[in-house]
Amino acid sequence: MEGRHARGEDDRLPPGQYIPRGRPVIHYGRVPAFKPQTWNFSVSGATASGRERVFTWPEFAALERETLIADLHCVTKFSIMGMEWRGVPARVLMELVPPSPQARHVMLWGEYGYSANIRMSDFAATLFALELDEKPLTPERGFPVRAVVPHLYGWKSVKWLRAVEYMVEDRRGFWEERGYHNIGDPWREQRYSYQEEPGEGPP
Ligand SMILES: Nc1nc2c(c(=O)[nH]1)N[C@H]1C(S)=C(S)[C@@H](COP(=O)(O)O)O[C@H]1N2
Ligand SMILES: [Mo]
Repeated sequence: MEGRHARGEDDRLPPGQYIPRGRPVIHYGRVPAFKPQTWNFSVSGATASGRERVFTWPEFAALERETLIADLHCVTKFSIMGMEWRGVPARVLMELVPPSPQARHVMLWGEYGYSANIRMSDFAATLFALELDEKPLTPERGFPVRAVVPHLYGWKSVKWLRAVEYMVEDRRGFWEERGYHNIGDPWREQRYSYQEEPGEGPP
């Protein structure tokens, strides 16, 4: 059943989506434990320097944060409206670890090898969220860090994020390899890989 819609939310609902009661949590597999001593965050692949940069937990937690209000559209058709995230914008990471000019794509890596590929232009709009509603993320929302790619389907918003890999050539992530659309724009209902037009996916 659909929940109550706040003013303006209907215009923000992509085709085929509905607003559920509450704010569902959804993911594949179990919630990982956070071990601050060994946790790190790596930026690798096609960096401008050719080197990988690894942040410890204190280093990552000290980076500049911004607030982003975004709607989360799960491909299973529920949309959670107006989530207030706070975290490190991709711009800050890109200044600290610039990608090579040849890098056009990014793989977001979570714990256990969950991954999602996005274009560099999507990456530029991504937030590395550490907080939801002015509180640290809960474990099931992705504590300590998750990606929020506000304009693409929810599977691209990788929880328990551990690494960013800049890529010259595109590669498919976890769900993109399992029949989901390489780009995943909810406004175009890009749900499944069979809908991909030439040029929208890796060869
Ligand atoms: N690491 C990881 N991140 C993940 C997933 C997952 O299975 N593993 N599921 C994705 C999917 S399909 C969606 S819709 C959102 C759901 O975010 P939520 O649980 O905060 O609502 O997380 C995404 N991030
Ligand atoms: Mo999803």
